[in-house]
Amino acid sequence: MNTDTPADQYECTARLLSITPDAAIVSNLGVASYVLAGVEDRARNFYQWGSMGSTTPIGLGLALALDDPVTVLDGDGSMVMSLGALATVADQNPPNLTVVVWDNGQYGTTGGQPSASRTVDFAAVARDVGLAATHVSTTDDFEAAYADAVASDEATVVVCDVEPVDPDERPPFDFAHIKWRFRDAVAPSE
Ligand SMILES: Cc1ncc(C[n+]2csc(CCOP(=O)(O)OP(=O)(O)O)c2C)c(N)n1
Repeated sequence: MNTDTPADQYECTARLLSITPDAAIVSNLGVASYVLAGVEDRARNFYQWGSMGSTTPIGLGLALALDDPVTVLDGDGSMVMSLGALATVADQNPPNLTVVVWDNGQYGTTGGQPSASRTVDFAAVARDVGLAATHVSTTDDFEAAYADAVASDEATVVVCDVEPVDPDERPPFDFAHIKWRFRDAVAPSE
């Protein structure tokens, strides 16, 4: 049981990998990618570098192109930057897409400056454009919400309040390697 508020991003990431071990995962630049790589550096992880605001749009494209489950691990500051992408996700509504927003209330990767997330109810915005969405604040509630999201037959947003973390881990810095490793994993050549 982990009912502490806010949730533990490492533990939530470990649990989502247990629920969807074969998902293609697109992780936001910085902390979301550092945590994911720290929990498990796997070929089906597509780490973003520098491309703030692009994680959910990339995940949408992948979900439309693949039959596999696709999970986006976005950050609150980055989701504010690309808030309009939720309308496009709703419009396309790929059933294999789950968008997780880690809301640590700050731009954690660049030093912890407060983000605008305190003025934005991401789940309400997602619902307003027609998406299924939940907002959770504990690790156990995240696990349940994520399991429901991947089992549902529509694109779903799971917003999770998390404690800020300062990871030591870094994914491989070889960007071409990450790209080709990911491509070979999700779309192996005949
Ligand atoms: C267009 C753009 N603006 C700013 C940055 C610098 N930057 C990199 S990560 C980051 C913070 C991201 O915050 P958030 O999405 O909340 O994720 P967190 O770091 O808290 O996990 C910023 C401002 C960038 N890479 N691209």
